[in-house]
Amino acid sequence: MAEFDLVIRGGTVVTAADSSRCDVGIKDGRVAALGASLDGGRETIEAAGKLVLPGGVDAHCHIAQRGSKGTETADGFRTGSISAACGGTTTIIPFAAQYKGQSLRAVVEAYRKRAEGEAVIDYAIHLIISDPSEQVLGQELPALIRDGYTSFKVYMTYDELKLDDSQMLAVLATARREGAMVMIHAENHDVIAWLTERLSAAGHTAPKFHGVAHAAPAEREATLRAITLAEIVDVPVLIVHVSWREAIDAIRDAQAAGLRVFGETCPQYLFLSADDMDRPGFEGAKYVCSPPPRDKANQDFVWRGIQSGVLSVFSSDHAPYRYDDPEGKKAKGENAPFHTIPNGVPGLEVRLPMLFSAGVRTGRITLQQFVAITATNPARIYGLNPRKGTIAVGSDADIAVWDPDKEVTVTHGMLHDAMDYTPYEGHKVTGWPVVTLSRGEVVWDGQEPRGAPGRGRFLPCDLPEPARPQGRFVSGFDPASGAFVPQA
Ligand code: DUC
Ligand code: ZN
Ligand code: ZN
Repeated sequence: MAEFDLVIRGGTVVTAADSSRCDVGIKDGRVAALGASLDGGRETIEAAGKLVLPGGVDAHCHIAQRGSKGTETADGFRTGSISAACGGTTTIIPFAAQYKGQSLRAVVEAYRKRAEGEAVIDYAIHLIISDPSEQVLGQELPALIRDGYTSFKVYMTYDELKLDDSQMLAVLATARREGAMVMIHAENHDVIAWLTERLSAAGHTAPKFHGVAHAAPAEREATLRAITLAEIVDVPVLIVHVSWREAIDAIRDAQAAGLRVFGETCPQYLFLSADDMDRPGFEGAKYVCSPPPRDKANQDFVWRGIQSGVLSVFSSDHAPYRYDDPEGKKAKGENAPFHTIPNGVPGLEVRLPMLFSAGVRTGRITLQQFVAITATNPARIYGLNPRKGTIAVGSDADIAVWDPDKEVTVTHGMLHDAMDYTPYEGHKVTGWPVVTLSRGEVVWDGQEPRGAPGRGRFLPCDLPEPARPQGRFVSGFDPASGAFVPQA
């Protein structure tokens, strides 16, 4: 009997730590050996001249989700996971979203059903908490965390989702007690609402005014406030979809002060700008997302945030609303006011190639940084490592074999999501995965998606090590125990 089910031969194996020319032996869906000239594979993939990377972990994507504006994402688990696989991603973490008044447990059970028989790659699930009642924080959430839902997102804006500061503190304290990771959407709600009202009254309703209403200082203020609230409770947090240079500064300052604050950014802040929302007619709606893409000069600051390690996670924030569809950007009609346009852009399939091309190929980031922010760090931050996010003996054989020289022009027609546009139409990239393996099984062969819907498994997450509190209270007061130790 062959020692391995599959051997990937002759490629350069890359992890967040290093690169080495070696073969990868795969057995029973896991990496069984790394070594020179492994023999005994029932099947082989010749990877000479190719990079052998951990499959991407896309830790922030919205699929099979009804958004806060009432519209349903175009992608469910089937097309979302296929599209991810075709772009080299092997784990996705979408959201089970609680709206006010809903039982969190019921929301999760309904969401799990939506995944059944659909996903082609493995998935974990974050929670969205919009109703932190005593029942939710005292019973439902702790039980769900024990069941492997160890991360959740909270919003500082959107009428249907937002928490006030006191609710935020209660949620953060619960996360600290239970060991979960909190993701925060940081924008100042009142600023956005106030500006929206005045812009509308003045007749400024075109898509580009979305970017004006979601003013950059509102992101800076909320980011600082989120970090402050987390510091008071002594709990690590991750600020999602960081778009603005001053928000990056706030995270960098917190990290420099020794706080465990993580930052995530997304392709739209590197490759889109406010100019895109100002395209003729209603076209700008295709680029409306929150926070919005900022001015072009800001893109360099986001790159620096990645280069310096201040931003340690790169996710798609895939939030797919079709352009010409009653559930999409035109849900409220063509030329609908900006604040009624569903927020979000797609990006699951292009996340890795676009970063690889503009980041690794140009020398802006190293291969190690690329692997870290797209796979290893999110796996670690959300309690999935070492099973996911790396190539090591014992890890799942979730691997993307990359042709680093393959030239591709991104068009909507070549992608596998359920969208009717891509915001990156015509974008030229170099480097694309030619094979994607999920637990040793081919799910993308470079030409066609493969792998049966339903083969993807739910991943219960461990309590993430990076979510551990640091044991320091700025005021000397530990709100959990009631102890007061005056600070020196
Ligand atoms: N927040 C997200 O995380 N995704 C899409 C829109 C939003 O506001
Ligand atoms: Zn958000
Ligand atoms: Zn999102």
